Amino acid sequence: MRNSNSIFSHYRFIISIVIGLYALVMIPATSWAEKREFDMSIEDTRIVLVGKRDFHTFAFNGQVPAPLIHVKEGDDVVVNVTNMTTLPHTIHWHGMLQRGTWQNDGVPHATQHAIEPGDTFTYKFKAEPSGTMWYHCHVNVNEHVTMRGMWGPLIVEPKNPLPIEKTVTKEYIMMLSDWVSAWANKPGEGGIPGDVFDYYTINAKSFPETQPIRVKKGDVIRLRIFGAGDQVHSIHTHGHISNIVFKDGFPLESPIKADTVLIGPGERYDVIINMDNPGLWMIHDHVDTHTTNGDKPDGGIMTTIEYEEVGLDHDFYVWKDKKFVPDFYYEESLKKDFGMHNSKVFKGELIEE
Ligand SMILES: [Cu+2]
Repeated sequence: MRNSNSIFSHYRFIISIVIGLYALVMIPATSWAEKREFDMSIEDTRIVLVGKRDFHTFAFNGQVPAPLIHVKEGDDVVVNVTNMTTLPHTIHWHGMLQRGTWQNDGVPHATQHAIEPGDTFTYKFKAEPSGTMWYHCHVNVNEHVTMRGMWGPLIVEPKNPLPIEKTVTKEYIMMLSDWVSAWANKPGEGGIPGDVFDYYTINAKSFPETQPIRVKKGDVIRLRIFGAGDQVHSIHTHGHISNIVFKDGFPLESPIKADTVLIGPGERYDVIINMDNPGLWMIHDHVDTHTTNGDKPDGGIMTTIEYEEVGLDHDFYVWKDKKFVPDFYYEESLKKDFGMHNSKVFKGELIEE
């Protein structure tokens, strides 16, 4: 009896050692992932694209584009979405694999009932894979995504970044979209074949109300470019070599050197560019009609790279007296800790029903 007791305690000792070792091995693997919970509303909001061209939007947290959600690969993300508008919506987490969580994919008639006005729905999913991802409504996408501004960036930082990513000094998000002014103030309507698109935006603003990208020689910039709207865009950067490094968040086996990046609806490209040529340089859509505001030229999807070395004091420069608005490309929000970041730059005016 005494003998069997000591054998038992001997085995118990070995088992506890094994469990202890297992726990030690598992801690680094699991401590990386964190649970991140956010509250998100959807609100009827009026935004201005340029000049007097306003639009009725269904805005996540009252802003277009929507708040930056910035998490780490493997994080457990929980988002409580409250619909304060008068129409149903969902959120699709574009790019997320949703392994084992397919009912969080945010598609009405396929994975859930749409979130009705006044209701709250909670999404739970693991942030995988890493990369430049996004989120958008999946109800009547032809209207809600194309011209009601229901989209925002979801950036999932990789556990193991590529060497080239570590060289980046400044990071920018550019969400491209297209608008049909005929539907501007007719919520619940629009986004139909034959629509005449007449406004084009970066982060919901048309030139000249976009903002410059301010750099100095030696910077390495990363542009995360999103096709958030309905049209195809051809983004041309003057004076520099664009290295296309990621497509839809996935690293390319061989990065592509280019001076134009063709981006279709839903796509994302991450472009890394060495700032090695001081000057004032255009970045614009080479689909030429996308550089108009209504029937006026010199608008739409255009911005500049401004090197501090050359200054702004050139009489020909359109933005020599421009008031600079930071965080227009989420460049300040991206420097903050992981989390969800509202940005007052994108805040619209609440529409009371
Ligand atoms: Cu919607």
